[in-house]
Amino acid sequence: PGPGTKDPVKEKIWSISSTYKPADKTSIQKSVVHHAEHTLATDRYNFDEHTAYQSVALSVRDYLVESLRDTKAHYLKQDPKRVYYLSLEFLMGRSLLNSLMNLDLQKPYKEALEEIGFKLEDLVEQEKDAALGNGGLGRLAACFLDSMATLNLPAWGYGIRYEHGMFEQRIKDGIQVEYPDTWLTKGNPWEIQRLDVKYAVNFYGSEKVMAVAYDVPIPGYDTLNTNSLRLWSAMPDQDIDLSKFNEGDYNAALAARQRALEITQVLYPNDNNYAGKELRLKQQYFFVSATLQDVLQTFVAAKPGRSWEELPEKVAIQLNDTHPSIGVAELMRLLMDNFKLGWTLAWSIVCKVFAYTNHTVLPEALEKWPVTLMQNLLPRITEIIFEINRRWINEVREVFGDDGNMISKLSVIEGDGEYKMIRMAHLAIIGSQKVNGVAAIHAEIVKSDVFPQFVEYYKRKGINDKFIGITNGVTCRRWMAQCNPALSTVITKCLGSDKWVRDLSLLDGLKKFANDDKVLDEVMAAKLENKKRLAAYVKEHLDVDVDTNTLFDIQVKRIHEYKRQLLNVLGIIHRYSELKKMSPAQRQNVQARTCFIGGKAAAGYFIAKKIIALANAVGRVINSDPDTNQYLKLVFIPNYKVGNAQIIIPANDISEHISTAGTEASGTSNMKFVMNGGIIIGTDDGANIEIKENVGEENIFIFGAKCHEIADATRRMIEGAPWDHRLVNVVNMIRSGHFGNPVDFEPVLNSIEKGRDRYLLAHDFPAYIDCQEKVDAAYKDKKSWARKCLNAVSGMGFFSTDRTIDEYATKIWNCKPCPRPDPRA
Ligand code: B1N
Repeated sequence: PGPGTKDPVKEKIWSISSTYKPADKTSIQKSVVHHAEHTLATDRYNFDEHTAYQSVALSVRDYLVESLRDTKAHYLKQDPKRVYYLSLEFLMGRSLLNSLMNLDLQKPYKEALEEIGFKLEDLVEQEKDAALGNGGLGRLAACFLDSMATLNLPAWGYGIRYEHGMFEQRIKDGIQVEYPDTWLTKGNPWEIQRLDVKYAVNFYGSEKVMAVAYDVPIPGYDTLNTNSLRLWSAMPDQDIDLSKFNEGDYNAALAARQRALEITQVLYPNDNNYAGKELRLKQQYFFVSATLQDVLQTFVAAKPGRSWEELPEKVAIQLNDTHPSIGVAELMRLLMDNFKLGWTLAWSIVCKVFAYTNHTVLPEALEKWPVTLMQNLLPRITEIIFEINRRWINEVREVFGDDGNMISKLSVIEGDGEYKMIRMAHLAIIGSQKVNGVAAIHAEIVKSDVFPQFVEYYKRKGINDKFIGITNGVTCRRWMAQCNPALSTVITKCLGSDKWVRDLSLLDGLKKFANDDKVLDEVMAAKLENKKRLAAYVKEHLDVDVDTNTLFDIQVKRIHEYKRQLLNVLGIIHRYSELKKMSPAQRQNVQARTCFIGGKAAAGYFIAKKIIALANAVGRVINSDPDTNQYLKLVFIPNYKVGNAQIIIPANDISEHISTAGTEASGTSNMKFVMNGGIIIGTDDGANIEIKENVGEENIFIFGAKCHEIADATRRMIEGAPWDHRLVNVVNMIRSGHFGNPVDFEPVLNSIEKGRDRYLLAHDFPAYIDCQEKVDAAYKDKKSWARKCLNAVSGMGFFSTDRTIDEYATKIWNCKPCPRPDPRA
């Protein structure tokens, strides 16, 4: 049926465009070859694997574009409440397999490609990761997008299209070397450039930079909805340029162009750390301003002339940490300066629109901008922040009177004179309707240790639910179905269908197979297949042989002192030392292990880089020791990223999540490892605690000081409590030159010396070693180990981001699903 207009031109267009792109084998082949020949202008009979990948991606993009367009039209008609997820990071990884699976096109594409001489598995490898993020925070944003689309929520991601994402890590002579990420050099088929969608952003009171939109389609799984991630790229403002050129001020014009282009050049490679650079603040304001202009424009365009008081009923904005928190002041500016609202009305709207997620309690990650810097770069915004604070302090006085301590603890502005700073978390809290932590323990620490004065203030105001916790999750589409077809097949067979991919709570149904020997064998066979896949990857990239019959022990995550990779390395040295002391006969009774460590250190993080150097040095020695290397190896996997995580994680027997209690807000790889049939060794920290509750304490290995014991343990260690003799021995081995020049490792050893051991490594060392011995013993009983793995998987339903997002939608956003009906039904 046509659109029913009487307009012959519209009827004509409708008659030729109303059919959807067919997805049968021949149509797919035609489309792929069409893109190779016409879009990429290559020889249609003879194209290489990369061209084939690009053509396939472009043909998949056609489906995405159709779905995106119709989803948008549906939302426009329904006018539901919309969610905007603002994040400086989206760690997306590869898109091809994800798109095919979510669009339900994997099988026809596989078959279509085989006939024209290509293997889908090979083409998938041609794609570069979209690495627009550092670690957990950025990956969480990516998992959220998948779940928001799958749950049919009218929700968009907004961020920056960095020309260069997370750097590539190579190991040269045992040391980390950084190379720029060049993910865009061969083009990006997954984005739609929107040269017509652009906004001006102002800096220094006078300099104008343009933000241009790029849309990345986000298809939901098992639904017709496709949302999008809108990424902004900076462009110089042509008008200004031209006038300067005409005035003959050539150099000034070029410099301004350069300053504009610089803004979206590169992702800051800091995880859990705040560097305080002006360019970073520019990035934040640039993307936040463009996004809010876009949000308001969409609100107005949907129903021109509607009242601004309706904004909180139509718009929810989630701040992914404080990185986009300048948005609180920017929305005030837009409402007052552009749309002429008064302060009181504007502020009441702002406070209902925003919500803020806190992701870390480490003090070095808390953002505080020097007032002088902010004033120079964003004069109007600074003025607004000071006025927000003036009014806020008045309210604080009404509650606490002249309690100077309370006022200074609650103020957005910290310090005096030259050293005045703007506390972005405080701005985010007072401008938000909800503040959430990312795991139960973390939400408690946020309330009791990080912002207790705020909790007290709101309590006195009768508000007791402003601070909440919503535990993180991961998407089981990427982190089970795509990365682990072997285990997925076993699960689907047991549960009788693949509905679990849409509803992860169904994993609970695996419990009844805990005593089914055949199923347990299949689980272990899947594990072996995945271990072989990792072994092949390690052989190809590092030319190291690993034995897949050994226990695979994996720790992959950003390198940070609080994550205690050093504890792992020292534990491995201890294990090596024990093996060396044994006779060959004794060694045969030892459970053989292969340890894998991987992760990037921020380029300027000296100690973290030294820890990488130590891990590589230890690996070099023990892997080539013929006495012990059948029983113990240590492989450092370079360039850990989403792409190789999908190979590494499914191969784990055990994985290490051993942060000092109270430091890791949640962790999300802990969830992925268990979903892929492995067992955690970890501390009582972050989401480990909830994983323990869900899988049962017999299916997880927990050790070390608990959160409430940390203060006391710290005091005892500072007072000089003696080290465990095994730790003394390990440190002596390093200092005696066993792993190369000890001068290289002195800074690392120094960081755990008495009085300096901020992360209580020495305190937890003996408990860690003892716990690893329990792991060895448990692993020996193959059947009971398999049962542990199956039982653990069956308890992981809670950790789907579908559950997480559902909680955000009901507890914070008040946003309902808006599924698109099938146009062909
Ligand atoms: O966010 C993840 C959590 O699972 C992790 O525990 C947490 O460490 C991580 C400044 C951060 N918190 N803070 C950051 C990243 C970049 C940056 O510039 C801070 N990352 C986390 C998801 O909740």
